[in-house]
Amino acid sequence: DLYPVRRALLSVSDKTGLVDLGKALAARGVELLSTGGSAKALRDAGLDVKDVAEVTGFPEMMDGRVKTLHPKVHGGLLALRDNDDHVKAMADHSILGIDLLVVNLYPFEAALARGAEYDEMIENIDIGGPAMIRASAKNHGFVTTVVDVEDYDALLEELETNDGQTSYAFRQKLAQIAYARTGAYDAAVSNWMADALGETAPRRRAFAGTIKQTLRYGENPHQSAAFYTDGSNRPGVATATQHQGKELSYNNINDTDAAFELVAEFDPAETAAVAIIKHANPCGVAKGATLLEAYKNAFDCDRTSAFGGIVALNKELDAETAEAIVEIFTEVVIAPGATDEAKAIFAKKKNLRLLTTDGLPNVLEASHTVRQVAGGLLVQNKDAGFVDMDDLKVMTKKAPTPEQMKDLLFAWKVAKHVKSNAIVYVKDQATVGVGAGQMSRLDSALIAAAKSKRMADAMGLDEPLTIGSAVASDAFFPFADGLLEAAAAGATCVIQPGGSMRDQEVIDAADEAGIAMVFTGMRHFRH
Ligand code: 93A
Repeated sequence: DLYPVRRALLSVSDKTGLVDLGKALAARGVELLSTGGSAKALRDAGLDVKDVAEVTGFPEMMDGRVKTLHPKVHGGLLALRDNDDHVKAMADHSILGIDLLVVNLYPFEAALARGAEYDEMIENIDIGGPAMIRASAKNHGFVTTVVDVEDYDALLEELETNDGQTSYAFRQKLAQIAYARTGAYDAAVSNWMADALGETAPRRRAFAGTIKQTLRYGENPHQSAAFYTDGSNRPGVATATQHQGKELSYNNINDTDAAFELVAEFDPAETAAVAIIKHANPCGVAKGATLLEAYKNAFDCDRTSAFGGIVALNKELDAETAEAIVEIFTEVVIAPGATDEAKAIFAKKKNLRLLTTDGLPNVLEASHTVRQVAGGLLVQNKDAGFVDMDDLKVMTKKAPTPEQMKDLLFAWKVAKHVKSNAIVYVKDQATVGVGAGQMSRLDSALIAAAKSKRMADAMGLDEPLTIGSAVASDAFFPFADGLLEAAAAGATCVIQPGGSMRDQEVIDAADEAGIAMVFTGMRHFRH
């Protein structure tokens, strides 16, 4: 299964390592073919190179759009060397076999990342490169395909080990890597166009990303994992700059995303806001006149769980907030910027990771969530659902006061980011109890109230903060019991989607308890 490499075609955008590779190949007696810029780089280094234009008899034309798209090239890559017809065709048409293809593509993803204009993006769509890669990878019975600078060393090692030949296993492995590259490349092109067109239908999207980082492990140490960027360049954990601290783990990334998406619900032009996340659920969220106030109020919701948590801010991290954050152990802080003073304060905490971004994720943007299920992918538009005061319907005899209304809307925004069944108690624009991820809504209500009570005891308060609170439920109360539990915990107003068969029972219970209740007509499941 060994096959010799006698002729190589090198056509690369990223010229890193090209000259060294060319020299090593030439030293093995491999004949070098190459395209414009790559040929020049090799020739400048004193290597003997044949231009593809000389092979095809056609000049590179149309600004390089057509350089390798020719039967002399594709025949050389695709011909089966052990097939008499193919060999005869090669002879008849003076096609020489190409045994090694080294290509890396026009840097489409990099152009996307720097926000290039439409026309420039178009010019960065590589056509000839992927065509050659796909041809060469198909013919891996004979041809070796290298698409990544990182694999040059492995190639040279393989040639060294096998006396100028490559093994079938090696070529097959590289072919698989090659198709991963062309697949991801076309997905990036399609998704860029989808974004330009405002195409949001999940069934029209392609799925692939560019690897950003190989993670040490996944959710658990026995799971391996990697982190990809989706090419959209949206502000968020995937595009953030890390200033200090250890490498992020899989769980850190997941939690940091949850924290940042949540805090992005609050417009920094209107208010400061802080979210503290533990295991992808908020253990405290608050607005404040300052970030410091917001942080303190978020922290007070559940000081116990905040330990080792992830903190997201909706504004530039300032020194006073940084001082408050470093008082306890925190895993990650993410914010749209940080002052130098704040950075200096964090610098004393070596393990604390600080991430900054160019802005907040756009919570109303129609991007996607993707989840793998056995044998498939589940794709949906992100939950960009939104209600404001005008969408709410008062269902009870009592209507919420303007103050209660503000807390209800705040609780509703938070509930969207809590795993179902979600029950969120809020007072004065801060969560005071969060119940998450329970299989029964009643249990979520009970847990949130019990935690709030424990917190009040620990803080030496006279009564739990749920007394006089607003409460949100991410989906309707199927029975009155959950609502009655919230009332027992001291909630005085409720926001929930409505739509249960037993809505009337729940409304009656609210009236009886003297509670004001509004329906949103929209739910926020998060499973
Ligand atoms: O514009 S292309 O799609 N047309 C082609 O025929 C073609 N052949 C190779 N781009 C083409 N390439 C790409 O040119 C390669 O994939 C590589 O990225 C680049 C190398 O060009 P140069 O050697 O001139 O720097």
